Amino acid sequence: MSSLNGGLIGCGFFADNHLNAWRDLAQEPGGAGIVALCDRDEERLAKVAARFGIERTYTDAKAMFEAESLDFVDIATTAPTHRALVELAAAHKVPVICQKPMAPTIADGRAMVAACEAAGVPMMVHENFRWQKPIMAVKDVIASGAIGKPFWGRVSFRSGYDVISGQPYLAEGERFIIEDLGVHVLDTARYLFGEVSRLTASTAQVNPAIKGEDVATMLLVHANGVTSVADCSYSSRRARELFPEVLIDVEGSEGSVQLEAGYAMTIQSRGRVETRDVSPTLLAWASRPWHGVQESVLNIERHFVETLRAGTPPATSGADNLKTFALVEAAYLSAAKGETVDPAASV
Ligand code: NAD
Ligand code: 89V
Repeated sequence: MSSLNGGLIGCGFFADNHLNAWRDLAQEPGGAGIVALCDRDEERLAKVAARFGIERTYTDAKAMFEAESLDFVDIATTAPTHRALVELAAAHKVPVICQKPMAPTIADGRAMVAACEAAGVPMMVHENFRWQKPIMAVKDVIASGAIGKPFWGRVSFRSGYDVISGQPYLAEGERFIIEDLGVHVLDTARYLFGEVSRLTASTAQVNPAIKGEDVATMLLVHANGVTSVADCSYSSRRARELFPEVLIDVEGSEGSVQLEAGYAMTIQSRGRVETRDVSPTLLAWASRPWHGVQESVLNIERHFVETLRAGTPPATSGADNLKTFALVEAAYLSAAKGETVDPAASV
């Protein structure tokens, strides 16, 4: 089976992770690699192309689609450019994987999904947190029935890490943590506990040097009766800095499971207690503390390729990710109004 040939647009802060993972996948049978690169910043483009030995480069995405015969495109630019680039890919009938957050507005997100549907090309959102090994381990415990029927949960990301230094654009938006990081936390809550019928949120801005909120607490009532708390902060000064770990707590009718600091997962199942080390793999190109996120990039890209080959919808398809987007919108609306919101009615 020959490798699929992709193009990547956006050679910024996070793109090396995409490219390292694609390089790993190019070595796998039935894998995929990147044969063309695009960035409108010529200097950055040249540096990344040299680092990864990619010869065909473009400063204009349209020129890349016209010149190349691509099996897929990986969009690693920031959200304001996603809609135009996804629509361009759809116009050229090229399947897309596009970074989170999907778009600045849910109307843009819907237009992106509609464009890909009309063109008959698959679209996946690079929503990678549910592809982190520790988070998948919690999902497996729930699915195994070991804790019975879940009734309560918490998905928590609390850090004082200076994320702005690597991603300065995050300081500039009216929206910050729910849109950028909360989207992962909310998607993880959907992944573990199912769709949400009511959401109540409160937010705060602690860091005066940014425009948007950097703390958010969200109470979710899921359609199946589970209640969960999804919380995130980039202003937490704690004794142990955990960036970028997600802590999870789930209680069920027959037991409980906790994903604790240092990737320790403790399960209480019908009276028996067990602790497992569910640390992410430190890939050859990865570096701590990012290694769990980096491994999830490899996992999500591999899933995208598998679904392209199988002709099946990816787990975080554009259509699926609109449901997570609706939770982001509901959280901002709830925080602004001080009211509980039905995510389906909030968009
Ligand atoms: P960045 O600003 O560092 O890089 C973006 C690059 O895209 C820049 O080099 C810019 O010149 C280029 N670009 C923008 N528009 C373009 C266009 N129309 N054509 C060609 N090139 C264009 O951004 P980043 O920090 O790498 O983030 C990129 C995306 O990845 C964001 O959406 C961010 O939220 C996401 N991200 C995701 C994770 C994760 O874990 N999933 C982690 C970090 C960042
Ligand atoms: O940008 C992001 O998606 C963040 C993080 C920096 C933690 O990867 O998830």
